Amino acid sequence: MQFAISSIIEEVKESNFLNLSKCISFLENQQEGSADFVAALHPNNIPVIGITGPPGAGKSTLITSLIGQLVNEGKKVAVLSVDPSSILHNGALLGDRVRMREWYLHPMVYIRSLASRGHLGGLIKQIEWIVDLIKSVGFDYVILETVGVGQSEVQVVQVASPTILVLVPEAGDDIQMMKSGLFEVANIFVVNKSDRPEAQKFVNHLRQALSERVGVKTDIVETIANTGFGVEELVDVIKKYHEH
Ligand SMILES: Nc1nc2c(ncn2[C@@H]2O[C@H](COP(=O)(O)OP(=O)(O)O)[C@@H](O)[C@H]2O)c(=O)[nH]1
Ligand SMILES: [Mg+2]
Repeated sequence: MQFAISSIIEEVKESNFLNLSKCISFLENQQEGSADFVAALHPNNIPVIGITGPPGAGKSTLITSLIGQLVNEGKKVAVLSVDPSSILHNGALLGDRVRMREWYLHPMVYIRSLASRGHLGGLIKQIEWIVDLIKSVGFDYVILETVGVGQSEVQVVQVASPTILVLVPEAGDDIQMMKSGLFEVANIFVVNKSDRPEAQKFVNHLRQALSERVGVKTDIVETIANTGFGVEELVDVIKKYHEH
């Protein structure tokens, strides 16, 4: 199959994502010519926002609010969702679809799920390719969502810059997160569900833990994803990160 990048760029301008989708499938399946095709691209320097964290932390809800904020600013946004748990529990994917539904048909938004076939580690190259494609066709932001549960998910978010780790003010899962490599690679920490009474205590605890990371400055942003609280601040922090 042959793709002309110039015509995909023209189509994306008109919010026609059909050939972009076909081209993503071509790269996802590593069809012959994929590597050469990507090597000839000219990716723009736009933020690739990696969003990870335990299941249920509110990543999809946060992304929905984030899209709203960026679209309000007139930005064109692509969302790549790499969530292996969506395949194990179809309900999760369904829930995300319902939540993001308002954006599925919006002309400034392109949303695409990538199948992980239960083996994320093998998908890293394709994700890098697809991100390069999206960076080349006129989007202002890329959002890359994955569930932070294992080493291969750590690799996925390392394609991104900045990487955002979404935590909630409950012990269990978050202590696991701190032990995982994600705690080391995250650039921005979001404490979501900060409407919960124990939120402030958790933020203090996190700030303490992060102050021990020498030479790394990390922002902590408190959000309530389903009301949009804190999302404007998060976008500011993302922009500052990208400028540096
Ligand atoms: N109280 C509260 N609930 C939230 C918040 N953000 C998300 N939720 C809820 O938490 C659940 C899981 O959210 P979801 O976005 O699917 O999490 P994901 O698995 O990380 O993508 C949903 O029922 C959301 O409505 C928040 O800030 N506060
Ligand atoms: Mg989700």
